[in-house]
Amino acid sequence: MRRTPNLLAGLTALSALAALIWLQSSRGSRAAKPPPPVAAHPPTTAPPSPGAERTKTALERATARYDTDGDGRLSADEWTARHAALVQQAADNLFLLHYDLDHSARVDPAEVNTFLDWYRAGSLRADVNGDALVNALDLQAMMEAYQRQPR
Ligand SMILES: [Ca+2]
Ligand SMILES: [Ca+2]
Repeated sequence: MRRTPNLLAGLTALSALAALIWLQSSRGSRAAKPPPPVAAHPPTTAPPSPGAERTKTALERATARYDTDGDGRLSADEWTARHAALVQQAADNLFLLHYDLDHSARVDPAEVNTFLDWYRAGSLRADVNGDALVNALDLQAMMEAYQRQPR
């Protein structure tokens, strides 16, 4: 009868010791694990896509065209000139889209006459500068865009 409590106490102590050993071994095994590998960049042996090559080539050409001091970079002034050229190109493209009725890549005198008909009628087709008004400013914008066309 007196042995049972000692046996239970011994079993409890043994269980506690086993739990402590297990706990320490699991901590130890966690500490012994090597750190996770650092993610490396994927190999760069794959060739660039054709679209990426075209974009790179176009960017290099644009840089070369507007790099007036030839340092291989676009300065703020060179960038501003490039931006102004792009805005002008967009305006010229819009001019052709609206007034080059035969899609010849040029507004010719017959198309200017059609524009003048629209202008006299007050049609918004004659709103060259896009301000929702048809007035002398549109005549001026038409003449400037017409004369700016490559010969
Ligand atoms: Ca035309
Ligand atoms: Ca206008």
